[in-house]
Amino acid sequence: METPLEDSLVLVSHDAGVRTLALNRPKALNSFTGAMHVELAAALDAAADDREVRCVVLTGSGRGFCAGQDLADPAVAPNPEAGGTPTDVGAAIERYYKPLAMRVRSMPVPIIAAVNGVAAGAGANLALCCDLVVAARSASFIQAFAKIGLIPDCGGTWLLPRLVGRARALALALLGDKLTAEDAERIGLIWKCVDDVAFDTEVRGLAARLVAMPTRALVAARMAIDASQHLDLGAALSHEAAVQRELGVSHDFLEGVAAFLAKRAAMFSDR
Ligand code: T3D
Repeated sequence: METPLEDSLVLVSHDAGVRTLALNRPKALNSFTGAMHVELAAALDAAADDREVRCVVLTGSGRGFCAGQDLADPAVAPNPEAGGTPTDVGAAIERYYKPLAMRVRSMPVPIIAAVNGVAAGAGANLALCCDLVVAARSASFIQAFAKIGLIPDCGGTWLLPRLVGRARALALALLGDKLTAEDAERIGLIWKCVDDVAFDTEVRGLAARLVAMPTRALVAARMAIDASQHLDLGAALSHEAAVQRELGVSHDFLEGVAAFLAKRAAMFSDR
């Protein structure tokens, strides 16, 4: 297991096929600066390129997961002391948050958001971009944008109605209330809420399970489910056939069937 450099803005560690990336600005609840965006993008790209990586876990250092944009970062925040000098917020989204959401959504391996504490603003939606969201019971989700005069970004307007329906999406976006991890699980915003004492074990166990599974098929399932959002049934069925055609000639499919027939555990290796 590699030991991360403590002063990095993203702590990177690797163990048995699992690449863990921990946002590391705990004093500001891991809110995003431009520098942290750059480090996270590099860490995600490195994980995507490394054939040893079969699962990524994204989490936060300290008591928070991520509080979204660092509102004090002069590169993107308006400066009230200078008369509220306007900044091009759209440019920051195009430069940082759109590529971040696209990177996460197109990772060639499954990605787990291990939400250890509060996830607010773009931090909440970064978690929701991931394939499986596991949250500690003490964690929470806040669409904080309306409180500062913005709309949900980092994929929020796309993700929220798809995850929880229009009524709940609008309530979350307009009111910006804190949603407990338990309620987030209850309304289907996240996969699972687990007791704080069981959180690390649960995340490790889930990551280990994914490592042993057929990575290519898992990612193809994510892609097909996302693609189905703008397809009719016939087109979705055709898409499924096309993907199965590709997976059907993969090593993992041959191995999975052979293992089933031989009543042994499959050894998947495609990526
Ligand atoms: O470029 C652009 O601006 C566009 C991009 C937009 C994307 C976005 O994400 S917009 C939304 C930005 N995020 C927020 O509005 C959330 C702001 N934070 C909060 O509302 C609260 O901090 C929390 C509800 C997340 C947590 O509350 P609590 O009481 O647990 O902690 P706290 O005391 O508020 O925060 C602890 C420290 O973190 C504190 O610093 P201090 O006083 O100890 O020195 C606080 O200022 C700092 N912090 C928390 N969030 C941010 C932050 N510093 C900078 N930016 C933050 N977003």
